Amino acid sequence: MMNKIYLSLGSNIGDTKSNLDRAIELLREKVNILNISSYYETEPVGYKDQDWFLNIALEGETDLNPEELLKFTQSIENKMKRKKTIRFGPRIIDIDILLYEQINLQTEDLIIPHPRMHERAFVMVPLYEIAPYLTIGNRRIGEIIDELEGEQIYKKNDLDKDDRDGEG
Ligand code: PH2
Ligand code: MG
Ligand code: MG
Repeated sequence: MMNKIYLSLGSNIGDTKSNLDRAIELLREKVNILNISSYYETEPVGYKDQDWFLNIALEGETDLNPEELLKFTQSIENKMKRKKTIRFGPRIIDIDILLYEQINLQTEDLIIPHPRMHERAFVMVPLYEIAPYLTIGNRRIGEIIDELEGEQIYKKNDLDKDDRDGEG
C-alpha cells in the first residue's frame, strides 16, 4: 500500500540546484514522486548569517513507514556528505518530512506533521504550489500563508524550471 507524503528540500552550499536534483534522483529509489514545486530562492530563517537557500516541496508516495522514511532521507543526506554544523545553519542538503498521510506522530527523532512547517514561508509557499487543497491541523494552507511574517521568497524564473524538467 502506497502512502502519500510531502517533503521539503533545501540547500545553501555549493551548486544548490544540482544538490536538490541529486536528492530528487536518490529519493526515487524508494519514493514515487508525483509532483515537484518550482524552485524558490529564500532568505535564511533561524540563523541569518549564511547564504540564501534554494527550497522546493514535493509530493510522493512510498511503501516505507515513517521511521523507515526518516532513515532513508537521512541516508541520502549522508550520501551527499552533509556535515553536522550548527542548528539551522548551512547545509548541502536537508530533506524534511512534512506530512505522512493523516498521521500524527511524535517520537524521539521524528515529529509529523513537521512542527515548524506552518511558520515558514520557505516550506509553505512551495507546498501551496503543489497542494493548495491541503489542510494542516484544521487550517487551510492558503490561510496559514496569509498570516506569515513576510520572509523573502522568490520563485526562480520559468526558464530555470524548463531546464530542470528537460522541456526547454
Ligand atoms: N532550513 C533550516 C533553517 N533555515 N532557511 C531557509 N530559507 N530555508 C531552509 O531550508 C532552512 C532555513 C533548517 O533546516
Ligand atoms: Mg530543515
Ligand atoms: Mg532536517
